[in-house]
Amino acid sequence: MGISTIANAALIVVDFQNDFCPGGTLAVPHGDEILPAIQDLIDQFTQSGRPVAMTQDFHPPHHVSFQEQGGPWPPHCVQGTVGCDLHPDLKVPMTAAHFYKGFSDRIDAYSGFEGRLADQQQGITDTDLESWLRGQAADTVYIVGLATDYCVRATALDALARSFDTRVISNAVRGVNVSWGDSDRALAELKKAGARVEPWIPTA
Ligand code: VGL
Ligand code: ZN
Repeated sequence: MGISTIANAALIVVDFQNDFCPGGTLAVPHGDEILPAIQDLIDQFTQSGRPVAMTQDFHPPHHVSFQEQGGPWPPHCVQGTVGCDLHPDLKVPMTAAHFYKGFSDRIDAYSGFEGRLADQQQGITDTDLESWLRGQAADTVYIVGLATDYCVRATALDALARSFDTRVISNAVRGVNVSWGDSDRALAELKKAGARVEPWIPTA
């Protein structure tokens, strides 16, 4: 898979944030190992003038998904904390669009399609990922990031439901695996739903 295939594509980098990487409060095992593949994809898309979207969990301090509120997760990606920041070694171009999700106290959001475009001046806007992708003339999405069995899965299922040609990059995702095999099951489910699951071969 190479550069010629990305003409109508957008790259979606899902939740590559400190709290989901080793050392974070909801660390995905080996989550940071996908950094070189993600960086290569970001660079290739940017050099080709193709759009890059970063989705980001952006939770308030007492979010409904946290265990103190009866939710399944430890606190993570709390607004204004380092854990909420994107991985510091990732070079994100100025042109990348940032979609925040899970920012309301009582509503969780795994899928990037539930997020809203965050603008430097205006803050969180009304623009969602689907309308933004359509505005970029993208009919194909390459999905990478964390976590395979939660936010990557939900984002890919939503992309398929909206008829995007959906490619999940197998060497640029990692899963939580609360139960053994969750990530493999998620990838099998995505294939069955019509996604291509394939590796990205970095350019030399
Ligand atoms: C995620 C659990 C809770 C994810 C987000 O990004 O996959 N997982 N919040
Ligand atoms: Zn979350």
